[in-house]
Amino acid sequence: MDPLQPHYNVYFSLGSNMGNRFENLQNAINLLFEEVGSILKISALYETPAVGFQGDPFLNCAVWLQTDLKPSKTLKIILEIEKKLGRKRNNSKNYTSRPIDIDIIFIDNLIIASEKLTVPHPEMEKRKFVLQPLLDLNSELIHPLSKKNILELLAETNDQSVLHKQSKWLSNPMKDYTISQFNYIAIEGNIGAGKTSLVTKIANDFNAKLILERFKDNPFLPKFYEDAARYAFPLEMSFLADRYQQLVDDITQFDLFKESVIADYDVNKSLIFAGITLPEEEFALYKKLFQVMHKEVPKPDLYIYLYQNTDRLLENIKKRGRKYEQSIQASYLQKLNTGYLEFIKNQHSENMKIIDVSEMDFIKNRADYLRVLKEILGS
Ligand code: PH2
Ligand code: MG
Ligand code: MG
Repeated sequence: MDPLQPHYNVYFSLGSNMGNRFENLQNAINLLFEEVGSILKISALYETPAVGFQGDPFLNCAVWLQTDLKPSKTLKIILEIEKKLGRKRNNSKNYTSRPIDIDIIFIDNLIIASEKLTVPHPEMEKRKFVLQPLLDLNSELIHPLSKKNILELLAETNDQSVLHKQSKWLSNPMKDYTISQFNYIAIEGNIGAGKTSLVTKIANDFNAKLILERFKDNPFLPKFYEDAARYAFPLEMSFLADRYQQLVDDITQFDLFKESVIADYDVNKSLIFAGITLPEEEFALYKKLFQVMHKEVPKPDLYIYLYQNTDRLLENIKKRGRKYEQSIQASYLQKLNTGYLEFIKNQHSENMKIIDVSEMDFIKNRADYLRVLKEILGS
């Protein structure tokens, strides 16, 4: 799992043999995206005879998804999705026809045997309607218990049923969310606005190149929070030097690959902060240097400012618990916010957007995350 943002790869098997089967599967996929995580791949669609009971034929497919949710939470949500889509569960032990069934087959290479959830799915080896779609998704998957790959499981299964591959494909709801129209996105915001978390999540979801500020390496930062007057100038100078170097090196290099780059800061941040922390004469000197360096730095083609109110900024700062930040005052955050808004206003630029996140929690709440994404991407 990614150290910056833990996430699970979950492989689902979906089936429907009641009502409008195609629509049921598509609705299930849309809800999985809205409520669980980003969908990396959807298999082809197969018509399959009901296995293990007498019933109408199924449409089956498999879905590969990435989520930050714990397996127990994912299970809870898929049961709710099944219910929303008209699934009725009775107490009978026998299988019955259903508008939708969503089963977890694999979660990374985890082995789970709890009361509610067994992963890998205990019946998967006996089901071609699971194995074939799974093979479409990722032929390299290995069953964590038997250590066999899907092709081996398919060759060995006793399931004799014949699968009919359909010409119609399910669609990935992620298609409405693309960042490829931007080469370089900068997400800005006050201290504690959630820039780094958001940028990391977006980079994960869209396979973008991630540029994160290396603030931890700045030896002047803890000193500055103790004695601002003494350390403001070297602090601002070293931030400027670091940001300049990182952006010039990294972004010009990435350009070659034509992938989107997303950063949790923009170089003008230096000017905004220096305008607040430096006395007038020092700021005048700083600005001269800034202007020279600024010319060399690639400019983002999309600039986002995450507006967060001061109370919640302070709350976030407290929560993340960086020792040297705990002395930050509300008045300092307010000045920074004003500095950002002034800067943005003076740019008269069409590729800048302010997103008010003060009523949202885009880390804990996926609906909020998708809302922010929509605003960022302008869809
Ligand atoms: N699901 C079952 C039992 N039998 N047969 C097919 N063809 N497809 C299914 O999804 C399926 C089944 C239990 O969930
Ligand atoms: Mg099932
Ligand atoms: Mg089930």
